[in-house]
Amino acid sequence: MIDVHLTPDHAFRALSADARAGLTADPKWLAPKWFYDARGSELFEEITRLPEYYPTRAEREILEARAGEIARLTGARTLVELGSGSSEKTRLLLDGLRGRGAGEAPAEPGPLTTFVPLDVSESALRDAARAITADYPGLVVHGVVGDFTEHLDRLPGDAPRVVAFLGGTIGNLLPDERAEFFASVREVLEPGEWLLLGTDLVKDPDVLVAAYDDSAGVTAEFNRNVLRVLNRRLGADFEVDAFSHVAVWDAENEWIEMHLRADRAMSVLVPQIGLEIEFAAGEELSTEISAKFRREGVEAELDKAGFSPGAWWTDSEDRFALSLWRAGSVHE
Ligand code: AVJ
Repeated sequence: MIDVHLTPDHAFRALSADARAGLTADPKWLAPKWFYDARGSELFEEITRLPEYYPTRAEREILEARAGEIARLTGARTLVELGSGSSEKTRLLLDGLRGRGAGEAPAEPGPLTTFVPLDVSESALRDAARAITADYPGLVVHGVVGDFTEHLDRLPGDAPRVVAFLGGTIGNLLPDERAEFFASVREVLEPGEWLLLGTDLVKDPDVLVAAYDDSAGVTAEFNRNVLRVLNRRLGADFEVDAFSHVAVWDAENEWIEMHLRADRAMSVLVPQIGLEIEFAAGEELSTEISAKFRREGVEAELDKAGFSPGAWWTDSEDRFALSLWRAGSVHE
């Protein structure tokens, strides 16, 4: 079953509003969620296999080691995954929550009944839901096409639920947006339900920049894909190859910033929203921030949102953290 909260019409209006706001701003910006059409989702999957892009492998290592522990600590009956994409890593969690090691037959079935993947990409969601349904007989798969900053209000499934937000996608939100997001997750959960959060950690800037500027140029294609999305959906005439990929480490804010730099002066028409925009030679359009975290910072943000700490795990090289948070103060 798939609930579509982001209808094509809603998505079109949201993209139009975002494109208008971002392309008329100074400096210009576009929100990262618009990367993920079918091709963008595929390019991201390709990124996760690049030698430079360690976060996916680091998080998988933690999930492999901790899925059983997560099951024991939470007793989850429902797993909600926000920004689920291909749901590849989710299988490790599903295996743990259903009381079996990867590939093993369940020794004792876990209490998990329902999986709720939520993603903006309908194509990625349908593929993932189909594959999980086939491989996990008896599991109710209730997909939601939606935006995790907007459509959290009606998450289906029996309590206790675990809301998983993996991959470090939380880093795409600005600090204020993050606070709002954590508060809205807390609001939909009852005391005693859980948030499982993946955060990439602050580390050597060379390692970080390489992860966002790979030598095969896949991230550059992923970045430019947002212009293809505007061309197709808003009838824009961006000359995609006239924009260069830029990834920089902002040491003060502790985030990676991705930009598209206009190689020369250009004017671009966006007919569907009646816009003509000018780019100066060398002008940069900001397309994504990917914040990196420290344990103290994550703890402070989650405490402020009304969660208490459940667990903090890192990979063997301390590059990435997976943390578990219980909705409610320690007394609730
Ligand atoms: C999918 C948001 C976790 O920020 O690392 C990968 C997206 N951007 N390479 C990230 C991304 C450039 C990714 N997230």
